[in-house]
Amino acid sequence: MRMTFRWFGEDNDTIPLPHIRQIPGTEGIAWSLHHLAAGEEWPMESILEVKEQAARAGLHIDVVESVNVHEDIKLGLPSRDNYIANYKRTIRKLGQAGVKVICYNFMPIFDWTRTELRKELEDGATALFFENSRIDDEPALLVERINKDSALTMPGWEPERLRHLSRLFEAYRNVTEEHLWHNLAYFLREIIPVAAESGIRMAIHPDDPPWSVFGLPRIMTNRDNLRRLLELYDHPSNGITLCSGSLGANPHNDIIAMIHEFSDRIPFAHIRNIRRFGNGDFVETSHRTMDGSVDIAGIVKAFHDIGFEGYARPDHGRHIWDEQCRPGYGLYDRALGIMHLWGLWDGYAYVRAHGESS
Ligand code: DNO
Repeated sequence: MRMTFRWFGEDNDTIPLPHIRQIPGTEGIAWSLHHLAAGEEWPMESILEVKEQAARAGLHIDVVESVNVHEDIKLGLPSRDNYIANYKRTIRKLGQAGVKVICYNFMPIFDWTRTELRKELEDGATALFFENSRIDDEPALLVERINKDSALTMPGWEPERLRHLSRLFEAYRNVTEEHLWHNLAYFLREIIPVAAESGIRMAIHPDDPPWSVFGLPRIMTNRDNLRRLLELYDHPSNGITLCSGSLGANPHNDIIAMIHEFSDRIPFAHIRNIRRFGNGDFVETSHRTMDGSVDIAGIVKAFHDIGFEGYARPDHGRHIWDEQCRPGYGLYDRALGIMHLWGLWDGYAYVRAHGESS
């Protein structure tokens, strides 16, 4: 397991790169060019600038999260070919810069969805919260409320990205899950050969939460659908970001079984916990196994058992110790998360080396 840490760039993040380097066992950043809109071709100079910044702090840039997919590609509009051509050029440049994994998602309009950014927990920390009934709210109202809560919003919810909300909803009105599958297959047929040539593994992120929100189709939701995705283009460069917190919101998702089944197609793992309330609501918790409903110890064991050599990162953290940070993306709780993951990992390695009774 090769540990990375998500970083939003010098102008967008509260955390200096040298601090990331000091988290034990952390070797690289999961990064993006956040100032570019989905569909734009990434300039080589900007890619190399991030590479240099990271290298100065002793970190690598092997994992990009994300190169966002333009809505016209998800919608299957004729204009998609132009955006796909840009996407391919970006893949090639990232390959030249030494990138190994590109995380992306195929969620219509929204990326991950929460209804509250700072829900108070029993210990006084705050965390991101998803309340199912509020998803019936008018989407525009939710976006406004979420973005009012914090100057730094959730990734994927940037006001400029969601500015054309009603037009986008209109465009998706007759788009079914099967249309989305079809458009994803078209996209993969175009980009996977380019990724393969560039030494890059594409890693699709599951939908978060893994069910339809606001009536929009969502397809990266469970084991059968992940299997279908891998079969759409059967090549190691067509892979998955195995995100325990996203898939774990649905109690029927057996994440440990997925790690075993898809073991050679998981270039990137997001490992985090949530507590489910049984009615679809969930709150993000510390990474510790007993703090939430997701079996983090079992998940790390499954990764250890398959000899996982891919990249991982802790996922969202709570906001603790009065840290002022991007929602879910502070330093302290994610660093604690990494230590929980390494603690488990080292424990399993010890048992493997010395046997359970030593
Ligand atoms: C949330 C993240 C997602 C993820 C994208 C990948 O914090 O896990 O925003 O980066 O869905 O494209």
